Order: sequence, then C-alpha cells, then structure tokens
Amino acid sequence: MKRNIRTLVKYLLLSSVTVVFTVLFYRIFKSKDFRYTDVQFGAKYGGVEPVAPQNVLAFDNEKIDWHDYDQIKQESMRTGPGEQGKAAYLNQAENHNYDALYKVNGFNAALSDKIAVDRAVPDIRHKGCKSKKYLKNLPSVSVIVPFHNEHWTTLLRTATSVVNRSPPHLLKEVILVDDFSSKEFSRKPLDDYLAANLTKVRALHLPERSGLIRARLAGAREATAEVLIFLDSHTEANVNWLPPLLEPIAQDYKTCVCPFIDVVQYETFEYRAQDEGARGAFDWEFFYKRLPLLPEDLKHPTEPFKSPIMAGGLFAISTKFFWELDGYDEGLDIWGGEQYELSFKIWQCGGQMYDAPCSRVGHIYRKYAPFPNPGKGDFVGRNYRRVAEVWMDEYAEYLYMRRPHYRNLDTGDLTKQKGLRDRLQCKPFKWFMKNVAFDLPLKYPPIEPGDFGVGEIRNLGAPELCVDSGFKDKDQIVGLKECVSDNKQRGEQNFTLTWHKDLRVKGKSMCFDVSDPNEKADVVLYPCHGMKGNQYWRYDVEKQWFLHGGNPRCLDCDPGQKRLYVKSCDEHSKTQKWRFENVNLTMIADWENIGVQE
Ligand SMILES: *[C@@H]1O[C@H](CO)[C@@H](O)[C@H](O)[C@H]1NC(C)=O
Ligand SMILES: *[C@@H]1O[C@H](CO)[C@@H](O)[C@H](O)[C@H]1NC(C)=O
Ligand SMILES: *[C@@H]1O[C@H](CO)[C@@H](O)[C@H](O)[C@H]1NC(C)=O
Ligand SMILES: [Mn+2]
Repeated sequence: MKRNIRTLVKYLLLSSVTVVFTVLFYRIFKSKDFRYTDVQFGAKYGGVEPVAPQNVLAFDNEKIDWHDYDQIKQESMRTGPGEQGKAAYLNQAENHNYDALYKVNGFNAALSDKIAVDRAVPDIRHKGCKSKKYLKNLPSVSVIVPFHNEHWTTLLRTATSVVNRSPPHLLKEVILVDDFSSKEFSRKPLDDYLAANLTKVRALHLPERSGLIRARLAGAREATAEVLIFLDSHTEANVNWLPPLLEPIAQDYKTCVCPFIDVVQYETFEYRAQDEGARGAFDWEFFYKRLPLLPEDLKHPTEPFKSPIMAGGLFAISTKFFWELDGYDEGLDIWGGEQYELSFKIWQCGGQMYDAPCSRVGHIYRKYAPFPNPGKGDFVGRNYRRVAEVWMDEYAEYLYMRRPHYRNLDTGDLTKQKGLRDRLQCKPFKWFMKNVAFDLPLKYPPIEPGDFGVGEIRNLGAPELCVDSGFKDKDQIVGLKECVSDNKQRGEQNFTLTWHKDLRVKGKSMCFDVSDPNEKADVVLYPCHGMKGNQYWRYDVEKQWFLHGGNPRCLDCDPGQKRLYVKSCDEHSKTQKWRFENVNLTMIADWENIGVQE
C-alpha cells in the first residue's frame, strides 16, 4: 500500500514535471521559427488528388555551413574550354556542324559539345552568401526538368550540375521529362547514359507531345521528395544552390522560392550575372516585367525577398503546397500564362513567393526560338483568358481592353479552377494588387494616362523658332528650326510629354536625353526607357519652363546658332521660356499622382 502511494506520488511528480517541460518547450519553440516537416511526405501522389500529410513541428533550428569545400576545390582546378564559365570558341576544324546545330537549337550547340558537361562555373554570388549558414534539417528534393528536343550536351550539363552541386542526401532524384522528343539521343542512348553515369537521374518518356505545362505536371506526379524543383533543360546549377531554396520552404511549407537566373551566353557559353535581382511582375498585355527591389530588400542583399510573379521556368515549391494548389491548371495548353496562374494562386491562396539571391542557376537565353508554331491558333491568348477569368476578377478587363479579341476566345471549362478558388478561400485579385504588387500600377498603369502635352515647342525669346528633332536617330543632337506652322518647310516639330514624364518625338519611341552634367549640355535622342533619370522632363506652366532631371536644369537655346541645350534656370531669361502647343492643365495639376513618383 505504502509502496503504491510512493509510486503514485513519484508518478504524479514526474508527469507534472513532464507537462511543465513540454509547455515550456512548446512556448520557446513556438515563439521562434519552428519548422514543419512531413512524416508522410514521400507518399506517391499517383493521380491528381493530393494526399494530405500530417504536419509535425520540428524543434530544430540548428544552422550549418552547407558548402562542399572538396568539390569547390576540385572545380577550382579545372581547365579547358568553357571552364570557370569563361567564353569558349570553336576552331576551324570544329566549325563544320555549327550552322546545322545552331538552326535547330537557337544557340551554339556545337560549342556545347566541346565543353565538359561537368565544367566549373564561377561563384558570382554576393560575398555574404559564402559565410551564410542554413538549417541543418532541410527537406528532400525531386528536380524536374521537362524537355523537348533539347540538345544532348546541354541537357546532360543540366543534370550533371544538379547532381554534382547538391548535397547527396537532399537530392532524391532528377526526373528528365521527355516531351516526345524526336532526336535520336533522347531515348535509349539517354537512358543508357543515365544508367551508367548518373544513377539519380532518370528519363520519363511521355507517349505523346504534351506541352511544357503538362510535362511539368507529369514529372511532378512521379516525384517522391518533399520539395519539387523545376528547371529548364539548358541550365547549370551554381555552387551551394540548394540550401537557400529549401530553407524558406522548411520554415513554412506554403512557400515558393526562385533562384537568381544567370546568363549563359548563347554564342560563347560565358557565364555571367544578368543583374542583382528584381521583383517579377507583368504589364497589362501579360508581358513579363520586373520591378525594382524595395529599400528593405536592398539593405539585406543575401536574404530572400518577396516577388509578386515568378519568371516561370526555375522554382522550388513544397510538394504538399503544389498539390494543395492542384499543380497547374491542366486546361492551359502547351505554354504561356502558367507562371501567372501559379504565382496568383500562391499569393491569393495563402502562400508566399521569394527570390533567393544566394541560389544561382545559369540559363541559356536562346538567340531565337527554333520551334515551329504548333498551329493551334491563339493558344497563348486562350491560356491568358483562362488565368484572367479564374483569378483576376475585375482586373481582367484591363487585359481585354488591350486585346479585345480575348473576349471571344473559348476558355473551355473553368469549373474545377473556380472550385479550387472557393474551396481554398483564396483572396481577391484586388488584395494581390494592394499588398503584393502594390507598386506595379505606377510603372504599368491599368489605364494609361493621356499625355501631359502635345504639339510644337516654340521659343519665346525667338518666336519664329521651334524645337526640331530633324528626323534624326539615336545619339544625335536636337536643335531648332523655323516653326513649320509659320513657313511650309519640312520639319519634325511634334512632341509629346508622356505620362512616363519623358519628352518623345511624336509617334516614335525616341526621347530627349541629357547625360552631360556640364553647365551647358546638349539634348540628344535616345530610345525611351520610361525610367526617369536622364529622360525626365517636367513642364512648368507658370514659368513656361521645360525642366530636366532630378536636379533640374532648364531647356534653353542660342537662337543665332539654332542650338538647344539645358542650363541652370534663370527667372530673367527669355530664351528659357517655351510655349507648348497643347497642354492638359488638369493632368499637369495632378503631376505628382500620375505615373512614376518623384
Ligand atoms: C558515361 O559517360 C562517359 C563519359 O562522358 C561516356 O563516354 C559514356 O559513353 C557514358 N556511358 C554511356 C552508357 O553512355
Ligand atoms: C501633332 O500630332 C497631333 C496628334 O497626332 C496632331 O493632332 C497635331 O496636329 C500635330 N501637330 C503638329 C504641329 O504637327
Ligand atoms: C486632360 O486629361 C484628363 C484626365 O486624364 C482627361 O479626362 C481630359 O480629356 C484631357 N483633356 C484633353 C483636352 O485632352
Ligand atoms: Mn529556357
């Protein structure tokens, strides 16, 4: 009896201690950045229906240095054509199949055959990436590479770079999805090569041409790891590319992460950066565009930053989240619009998307697309309309305003996609525009404002003279001429002050540009970039000044020499005053709120 009581007391004490510790533990880790891992994650998805695995909190925040220093050292010693990402060239003897291979690939495929499939590429990451540590526990990865008639060495270089530059225990498999290629290498020789040389890589041969979107889905259905990474078939993964993609997903599974995409030059295979990052976006014709990084992103150049729209071909997403979102809309044909569909879904349905500066992947941007038009009408337009109808609400109208024929395209059945949106209680497109792509309308206004002014620009100091661009071309200096409206001489004297706040030759994409900081600086013509800077102009209605640049100087002239220039503004100067033929006073009064902000 006594013993029993003692046991009971011991038991009670022990359990209360356990409870206290459990609560404490939970508190501590819940407040920090705990992670989700999925016990059941390896489950095959087989069909379209997702298996919903259990989320388990993993109380493990340990971070480690993931660099493979042996591999890095070995690669640093490599020499040969294209090694270290240097430009390479063919010699006379190797040139014989240059044209034939260029034609079918759109890049210098003959040169690719001369460069090792395991060549070294330069580590061009931000310096800070070299000392960055990532969670020790990261999810496993299936890499999916759809291809149609990819050239054999660029395809193998993609697979080899992934295998060589990924921690073996994270990389579960690489699936090359052969979208019914007709090149001889694509079937048995490829299978044999992989079996002999790259055992983690396998090819999935689709029985009919399926298009990029369905090929990606086919690969995803075969994948068994916790994270899916989609790559193009002519890419090269750079050093330590995986951990920066995986960590944000480990921290929150409803996350998609894109690497920085570097440029593998189509002629020489030189490897270089395209820029230091930007946020993905679109204009209202659905051309992919980029927005500048935000000030807080610039402060942390090695940290992932939020991006509204993915570039499309290269991204990592948790398998669970991908299938919760139903993957891609299978009604999207061949290619086009899929990166918008997935990006909108990710954001609107409770997820988030990042670009990771410390993960870099090189990509061959072709010189031209070698593929024939599939002859399926405006399939891209149909895809766009499907995406717009399901996800964009009232904003779809801005697309249709620019492409009225979209209204008549048959989208096919949208029940499943609309059902998904309801089921996941996804947010309205307006929410996406206000919270994620909030600065997009400044650069790409849904309704383009009219012009601030249009017509001739006449000098008040010499009222017979007008600004005349003289049918000149890029980099040529603009001057003055007798006004055409006064004498019948030919001239080019019609200009618009557009909502981009640049001064354009009417009907051309040529802008007045001043780059010279000297006291008196010429005005030259330059293709319009819509980015202010050297092309920024403002018209002051009261003073009748054309002001240039952020540190404004005034448009001025020498009537004798018919010379035009900018100069510091002077209240008393008559030659700095200009009559602009038609000015929209309403718009000028609203200057600050239109187009790009000061
Ligand atoms: C394996 O790779 C080597 C070296 O690139 C190549 O020569 C060989 O043909 C490959 N094996 C197969 C079966 O393709
Ligand atoms: C300038 O272009 C506008 C619009 O095309 C036209 O209405 C106007 O007459 C033109 N003005 C001159 C001076 O050519
Ligand atoms: C001036 O701009 C306003 C606002 O964009 C527009 O409604 C109006 O029609 C314009 N006026 C003229 C004369 O173009
Ligand atoms: Mn590509």
